[in-house]
Amino acid sequence: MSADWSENDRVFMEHALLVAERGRGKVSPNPLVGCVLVKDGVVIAEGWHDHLGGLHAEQMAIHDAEEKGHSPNGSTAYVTLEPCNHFGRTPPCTEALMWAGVSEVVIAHHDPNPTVRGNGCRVLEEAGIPTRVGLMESDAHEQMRAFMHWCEHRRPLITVKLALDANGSVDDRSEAAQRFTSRGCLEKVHELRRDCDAVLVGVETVNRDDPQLTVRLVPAPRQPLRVVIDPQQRIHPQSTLLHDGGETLLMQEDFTSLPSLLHQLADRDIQRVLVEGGPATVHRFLEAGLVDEVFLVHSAAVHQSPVPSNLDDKVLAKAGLSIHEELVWGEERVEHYLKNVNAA
Ligand code: AOF
Ligand code: ZN
Repeated sequence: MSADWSENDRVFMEHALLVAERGRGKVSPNPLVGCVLVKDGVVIAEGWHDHLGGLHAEQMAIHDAEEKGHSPNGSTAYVTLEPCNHFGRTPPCTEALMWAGVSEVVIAHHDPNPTVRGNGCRVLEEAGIPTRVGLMESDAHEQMRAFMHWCEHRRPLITVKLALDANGSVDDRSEAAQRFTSRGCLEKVHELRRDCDAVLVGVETVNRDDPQLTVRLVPAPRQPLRVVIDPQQRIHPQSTLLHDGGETLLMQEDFTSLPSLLHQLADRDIQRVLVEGGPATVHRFLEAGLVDEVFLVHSAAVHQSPVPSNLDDKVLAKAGLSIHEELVWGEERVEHYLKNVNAA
């Protein structure tokens, strides 16, 4: 192992991180992984984990080299995750790399999966293939963060999205439920849903808005699981969620058992949950210290009969969150908060 990275090393790992993105939305509960094979300073092949059950990145890169008429023998593999050494949905990548005659493996991040954890590197080293680990590690961690979090905590990453009017209200009681943010913003929300395994709301939101909670405005390879917290079974029997053919999970737990609810979701391979309201649900997650990330959407609309969110910097700071960046979604300004590292 070594921490001496050349500029070329970085360029190749950046390339591997880039191709890993091609699996976004299709690989969960596996992580996004990318791999490039480099020979004489030139990328001869690329591969990525494209979908669950599909080839792992390293194996796809080896195929790609062969298809392009290049021998992977003697190449350096740049891979964003430590190669696996187990028979899962596919045979071990370590063996594929050995058979291909790869001469060195450069890795961004160790695999926290207990069946891999360090074994991939050990097996490669024992076979005489040197490994270097840690190049662009934080970028890889960011790209695979839901997977990393799930491996480490056995519960999903919790992302909250809440839209507020100019005065911090989440709803206008003077009108029938309607959207008060722009179409551009809604597309961003659908992108966010696409990147989550589940969308969670309280029963109040279902009964007031009758939402679909699906990904419709952007292409989606699959739909998130809908989760409704409904301790007293008050969901309206005609709710769209119950009749549109999609999967909906009604959780009868009350909020005192949020951690157990999240463990149940983790057991169903749910790695990232988008909490879409309403405010009571959001506050319960915040009070339990279970929120990892918040998108606060600020609209210029003004509600006539407001429903206060009671959410501000101070409440978020108390829950261990601080501002990370400001974004623009359509016509709305969005504050993106992240859990402080030491509060994780
Ligand atoms: C790699 N390369 O591209 C990926 C890896 O059951 P499987 O076969 O789908 O394996 C899933 C595990 O393999 C996953 O939890 C993670 O530890 C690792 N993912 N490993 O060498 C890849 N996607
Ligand atoms: Zn593998």
